[in-house]
Amino acid sequence: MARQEAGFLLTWAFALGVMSSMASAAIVEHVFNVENVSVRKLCHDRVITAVNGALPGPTIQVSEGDTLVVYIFNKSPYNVTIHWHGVFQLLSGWADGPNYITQCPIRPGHSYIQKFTITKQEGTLWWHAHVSLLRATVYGALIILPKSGCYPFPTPHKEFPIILGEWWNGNVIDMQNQAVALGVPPNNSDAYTINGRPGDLYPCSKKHTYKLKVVHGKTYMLRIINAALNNQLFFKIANHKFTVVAVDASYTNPYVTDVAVLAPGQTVDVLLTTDRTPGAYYMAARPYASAQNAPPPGSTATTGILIYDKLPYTSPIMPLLPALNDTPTAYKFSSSLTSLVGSPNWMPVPTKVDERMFVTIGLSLSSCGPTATCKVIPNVPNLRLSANMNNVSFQSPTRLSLLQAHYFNVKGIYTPDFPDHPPLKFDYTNPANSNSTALTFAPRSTRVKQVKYNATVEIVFQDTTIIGAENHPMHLHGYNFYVVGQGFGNFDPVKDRKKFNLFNPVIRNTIGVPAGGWAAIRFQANNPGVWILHCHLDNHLTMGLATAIVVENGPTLSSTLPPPPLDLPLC
Ligand SMILES: [Cu+2]
Repeated sequence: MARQEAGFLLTWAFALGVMSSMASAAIVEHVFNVENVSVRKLCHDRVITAVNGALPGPTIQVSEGDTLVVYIFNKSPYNVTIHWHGVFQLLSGWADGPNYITQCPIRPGHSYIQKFTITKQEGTLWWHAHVSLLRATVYGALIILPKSGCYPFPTPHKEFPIILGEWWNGNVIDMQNQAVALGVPPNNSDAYTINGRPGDLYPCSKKHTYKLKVVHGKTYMLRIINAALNNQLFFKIANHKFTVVAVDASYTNPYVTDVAVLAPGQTVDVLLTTDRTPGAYYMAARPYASAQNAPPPGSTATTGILIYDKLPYTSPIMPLLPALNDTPTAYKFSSSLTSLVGSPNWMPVPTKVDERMFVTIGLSLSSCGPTATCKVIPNVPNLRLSANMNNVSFQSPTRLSLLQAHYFNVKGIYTPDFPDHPPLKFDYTNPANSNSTALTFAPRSTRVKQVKYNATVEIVFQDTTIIGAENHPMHLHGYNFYVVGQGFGNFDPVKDRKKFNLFNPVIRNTIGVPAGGWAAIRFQANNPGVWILHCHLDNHLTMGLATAIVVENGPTLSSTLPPPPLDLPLC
């Protein structure tokens, strides 16, 4: 090849490289000032901790392939971490955010830069504090647009985030500290919210109700996020059906429904066509409360108003919401979703399984800990209400994060012996066992599951009726998983396995395991690091319904976790 030609080719290749990186990979920077601000809600003045003074916090929008750099300044009086819920954090596990799992907390007055590239995923995710109850007010949407600019469905006229949340009148940190001291879960919230606002049905809230103005005859995309702490929520819009097209940033076959159910942590993208009689219609959300033997949460719905244009304002029509304990409606929604085969980033279900785990999840009693002030059972000192996986109630480390301990090979922080089966086989979903004192005690420890790079892991979560059955939304960091099966009662390895959907199971990062039932997931451990697997009900995470999956490095540089950033917060 002539020198001139080679030079020309090199220049051309260089130009192409620059162009493609310009087109496909922006660096998106944001500053998060986490600070205390005064707000007035439900007729009360309150000081909350929020990002950049806003509730919800800023909506972050990126395109797939972009690198997000977030400068977090903790100007609040509390320890803080920020988790990017559902983001794979491929080889960037140091930016995942869960407290004492991948980092120590950012102390008041300190800062941390979270930098990561968002690859092989698009859709609606979100970010939230992963420390104590702070996520009650420290949260916001993360929207990942397709690099191509095209959805696998007609482009909607406009898109809106609809973030469902939960609100307390009291200081959530004080409340949590009190609850931990007593060994009980914290109080139920005082309101539910849509985009930070309780809505018309709550006192002193009408003026600030969220309003969504729409034009007749268009199709809108609502990116619904359940940012509530402890409640699954039903969501409806009066007189309207909508089409689910994605959940947890993963495309689904279009599913037409008039009700969506979201567990804390989950997202649902729906297409809404404004083809009804012009008017005003409430969108409303209130709990799906599956817990038996627990005080029921508040039943007042949070509302927003869908308002058609060119219309004198009329009083909005209210949808008929399902009853709080409507398990059939919740199950119908979650079990009807399937993934959209061949859509962007879709991959077939791995059929060869390397690691099989059967994991009971549920409530228990554990020792109170050093404070010994627990009062969960009258006349029985030093016990607290806890939650566990395979009878291990997770004890968070305090000296070092799990990821640091793993990376630097520090002993004494965790043990890699989380069991693949519960210590005892019993009739997990028999209500007669719910008061069995022989079954209720779960020791606290920091036991994790370690797997080889690229292993295919299958986990069957089995709810128990100990103390009371409940739908637990299980969330895995660092991965999406296939929900290959779910059902009620005890998992039957022969019968139920035959019914697994290995063709187009829904792909999620959070699965609500049916109350008194089971759910089976699979994922391929192709992201080295330490990834917490936990119930996304905040009170259950605090009570120990968690473990972590340690994924070893692979053989190449591109399957090896890089060293931590220099500003990683230390304990
Ligand atoms: Cu739970």
